[in-house]
Amino acid sequence: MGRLVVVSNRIADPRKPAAGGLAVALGEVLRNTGGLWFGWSGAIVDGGTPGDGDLHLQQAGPVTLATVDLCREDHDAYYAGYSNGVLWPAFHYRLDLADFDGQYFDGYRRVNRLFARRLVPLLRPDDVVWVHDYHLIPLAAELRAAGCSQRIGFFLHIPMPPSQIFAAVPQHEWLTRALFAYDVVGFQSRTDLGHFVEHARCSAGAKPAGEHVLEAFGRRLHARSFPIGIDVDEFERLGRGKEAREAFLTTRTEYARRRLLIGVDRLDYTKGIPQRIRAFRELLAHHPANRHSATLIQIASPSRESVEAYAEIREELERLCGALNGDFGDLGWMPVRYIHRTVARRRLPGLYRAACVGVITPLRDGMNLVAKEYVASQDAADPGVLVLSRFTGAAEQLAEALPVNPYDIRGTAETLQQALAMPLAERQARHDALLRRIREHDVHRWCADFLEALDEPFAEGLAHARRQRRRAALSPS
Ligand code: GDG
Repeated sequence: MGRLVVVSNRIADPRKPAAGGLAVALGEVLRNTGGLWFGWSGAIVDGGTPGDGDLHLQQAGPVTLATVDLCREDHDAYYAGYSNGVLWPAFHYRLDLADFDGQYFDGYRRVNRLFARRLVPLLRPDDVVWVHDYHLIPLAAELRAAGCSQRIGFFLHIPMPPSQIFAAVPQHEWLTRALFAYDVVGFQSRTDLGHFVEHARCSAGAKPAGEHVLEAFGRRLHARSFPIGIDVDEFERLGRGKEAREAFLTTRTEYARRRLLIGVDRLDYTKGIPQRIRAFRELLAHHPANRHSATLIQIASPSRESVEAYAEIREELERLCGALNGDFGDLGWMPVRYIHRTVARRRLPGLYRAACVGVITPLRDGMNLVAKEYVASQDAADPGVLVLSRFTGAAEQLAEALPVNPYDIRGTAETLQQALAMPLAERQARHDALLRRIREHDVHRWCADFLEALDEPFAEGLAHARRQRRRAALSPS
């Protein structure tokens, strides 16, 4: 069986517990195949040469971690500029926030070419390569240009916008052609897949060539949706841990006389956090019984602070939370607790469990894993209610959540009220159905489904190796 090579902008050491579900799942597959994980080291070298960067190799058990440094100019153009200043807003339908500066695109190409140059000597003929996310769309084209004929797949973690929006990105034709250098391209939802298929047909004349197969630029591409999940078992384990239990008990005790609502996000303009604060304000205004009772804990972990739009959303949130607490709060009650810090992952399940409503209101989101983490953390005997924006990929799967349109502030406030008032039997029935679906479509299934589409014999070999290891672990030595 060949080896799995994962390529993503940032890598995570799969041995570290803080790594999260995706790293745990990919780490497990990498350990099975003795794989390689390749990406940016996180180091920014001042005064370095554009298009150049040192390679670092580190062994983590059977997994090789390979990282490349970037010079300041490359980082600013590739990461802050094109990836997060053009593709991130445009793919989240926010053309108003995109900065189509041509130099960003040059840096994006330069870094993808650098990554390909550093990766090629590490590749073996029977490797299977899995590239992740919008930072690296042209990587397969660069690898192909360098003579690589391995199977290469790509997964887009963020939404795929409708053709008319994508067409506003000046390089959309080039990006579409670049995607056809892959063997498999995966999307989070059927909606995203539909957008891509339509765009490939309209702008590149792609023709259907079988189930899930498109043909264009003389290549065949397997395009499908693979909704990502969480590692439910790992999250439940975290929930039983000391730190999660402590977080739960402290929060429950502190808010014993209150009803908690919770939001957990990277501080990003796509997550609809200002809309959430406004909806909560509307709830307090129109349902006064919630005053002195309901409290919204909003954790907004710092993110991409070098990008201008992120500084603006931070200011807006501080203003909104300050005004809400000033207008409604009193000495014994602060309606919103806004925490602009990263909370330790081990504590998160305890916080989710202490809240009777999980409020997830993105204006657009590829999937949204917080929604799934919230459900997995609940006490099945007395579960909280998930309020979920219909503009997340998760909404396609999680029909038993209460759907909201985050632009409709009044409507969202009414749904929050419905969640707070939901009887136990209904909460249990919804939670039961949600948890079953989340468990069925967990991150391991996502991984296995994608790899099966990318290379069936490889995926079969992987499943066989896993079965043998399990058998060996169970048999008495
Ligand atoms: C992208 C796509 C897609 C958040 N705050 C803290 C913290 N988090 C963790 C959550 C969760 C993760 O970050 C966020 O995942 P999301 O899926 O909600 O969103 P993105 O970061 O935007 O992820 C998204 C995802 O990729 C996967 O494909 O679902 O649509 O945008 O795990 O728990 N973790 C800790 N402290 C925090 O304060 N430790």
